[in-house]
Amino acid sequence: MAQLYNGKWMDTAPAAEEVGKDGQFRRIDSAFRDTIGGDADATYPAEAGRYHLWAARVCPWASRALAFRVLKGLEDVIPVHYALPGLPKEGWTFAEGPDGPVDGGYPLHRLYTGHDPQMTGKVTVPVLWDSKTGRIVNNESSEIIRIFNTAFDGITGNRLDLYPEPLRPEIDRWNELIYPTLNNGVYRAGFASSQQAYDEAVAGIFQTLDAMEDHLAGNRYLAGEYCTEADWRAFTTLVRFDVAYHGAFKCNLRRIEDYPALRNYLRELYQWPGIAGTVSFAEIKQGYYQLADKHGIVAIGPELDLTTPHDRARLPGKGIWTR
Ligand SMILES: N[C@@H](CCC(=O)N[C@@H](CS)C(=O)NCC(=O)O)C(=O)O
Repeated sequence: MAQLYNGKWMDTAPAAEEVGKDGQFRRIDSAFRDTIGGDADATYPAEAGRYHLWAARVCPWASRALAFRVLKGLEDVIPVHYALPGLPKEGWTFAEGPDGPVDGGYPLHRLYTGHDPQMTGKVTVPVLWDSKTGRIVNNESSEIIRIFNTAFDGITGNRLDLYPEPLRPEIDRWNELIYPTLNNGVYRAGFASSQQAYDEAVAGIFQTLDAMEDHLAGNRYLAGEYCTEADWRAFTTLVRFDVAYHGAFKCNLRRIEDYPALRNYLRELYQWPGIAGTVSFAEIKQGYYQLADKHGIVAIGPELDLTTPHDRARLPGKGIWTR
């Protein structure tokens, strides 16, 4: 996988740290971890139109941020740029750069070297970028969604809270299970380079899906009656599962469609106002099969319709918490 070395884009072997001796895939920590403050004297004060989200529809991490942008009513506050589909040699590439359309496309690594001309490291989406200073505020999706959850409330008046104080222990507990075994577990399965690493990853994936199924058979959402961050972090993996991870990443013990509660839970989240617009099955399939198949051939199936009715309204639910 390619990355920046001292500010230069190098299209080389996988970053050494990403492949362990045991054939396990290890995700490298994100580099930019700043935040946006509600006060005018914050390093990055909340302002409409100032911070842009650079995303790719194929990417589950970027899609968390895309979902929160919709859930928190930030469409007019945070402009978004979508990467062109495909895997160009220069990494994530956009039709436009910060100053408008660019002939041949604008590679995201330029945004990173705009922040740090000597940058060494991976160039990933999502990126929350400050158009005023040209600096990257944050490129870690779990933090970008927390920023979206609160930082712009003074501008939008939106009081929905996807990480409410009383539910935090429950949310954290699910996140701590779902991140390593499911969100990242599918990558550990798909990128494993030893049988043992693959076997361990897929065992973890299906244990977690089984635990979620048990819980969701009697609970509307992961944290109980309220729909929270934990649900949306699970959603971006679940919605890719049957169309991409099941085939391209060999996670094929069961499909989400085979789980009676999970399949309807996934439908309820997919049908949430605005969310279907953040999902492109065509881009997801193309992206993962290009990663997984040396010829980039996209598999035909499965047939999947997430717009059909779900049965979740029979369980007590209060929607999203309001502050
Ligand atoms: N921990 C990061 C991970 C982001 C990430 O790995 N994004 C992938 C796309 S799905 C990427 O940009 N990969 C490019 C690369 O690894 O070079 C987050 O959650 O924001």
